[in-house]
Amino acid sequence: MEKQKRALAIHDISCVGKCSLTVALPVLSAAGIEASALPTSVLSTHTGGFTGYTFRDLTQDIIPIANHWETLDMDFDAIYTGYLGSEEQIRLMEEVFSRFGGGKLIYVDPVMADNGQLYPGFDKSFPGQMTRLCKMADVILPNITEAVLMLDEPYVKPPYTKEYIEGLLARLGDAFGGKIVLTGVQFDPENLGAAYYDTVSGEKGYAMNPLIPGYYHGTGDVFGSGMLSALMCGFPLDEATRIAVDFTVSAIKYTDTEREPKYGVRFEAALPGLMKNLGII
Ligand code: PXL
Repeated sequence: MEKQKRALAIHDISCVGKCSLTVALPVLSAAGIEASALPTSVLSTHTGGFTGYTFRDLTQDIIPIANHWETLDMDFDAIYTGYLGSEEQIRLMEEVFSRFGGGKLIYVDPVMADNGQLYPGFDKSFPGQMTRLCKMADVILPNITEAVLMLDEPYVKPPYTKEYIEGLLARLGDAFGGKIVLTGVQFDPENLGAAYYDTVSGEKGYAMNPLIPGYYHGTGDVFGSGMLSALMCGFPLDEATRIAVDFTVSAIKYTDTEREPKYGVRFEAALPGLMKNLGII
């Protein structure tokens, strides 16, 4: 039997409102990947749309956890970072990458902003720190807002021209190298999707789908976890992007419209479709 792949997912636990670890772990598991977790913080809910949430910072636990893993000779086929609660945590990720990341897939989602705005709790210096982490990654997946913040460019609202998106991809490629997957790409009001660019092969392209109106929370993590699953299952960048976009759209379509979108999308119902596309079932 083929050796099972193992990913380390480093995100917060938002106890209510599906996102970050409560999405990454089940998606990776459905893809047949062993999912280890390094929780960066515990929040009663995520920060997008809820008020009064609690926030337990786990920064002090990161190095002791890593120290213990070293005594176990732990190794991971991929390290996936998402929501990091502070600049100090970004610095610690650099250490985790150097201790466990040698030769492995380093996959960084620079979770910090959307729709032209930083998420609550992050200040203006955060994108500069995230830029350093993204430079260490093999694959990054910013949305448009995160991309322009890291490039120190003004935010532009959709729809975009092809020239704008290809220019953005080229500037991201110059700044970060590796593989870039840009989400929130929209050329017209009817369609939404992602663009990919491999700075080594030069391959680029799009995976677009008809837009579903509304703002659905946690879809960045659904997309990111689906994308990593596909890459770890051996799919090339273009197919992995298509699989991740389809998984995200399917999760949104299954979502109960009576329930407020801040509770997250019904990705659970979309898992069988993802597993089919990954060739698992
Ligand atoms: O899905 C991104 C995310 C993850 N974790 C927390 C968040 C957000 C986005 O708002 O608040 C705590």
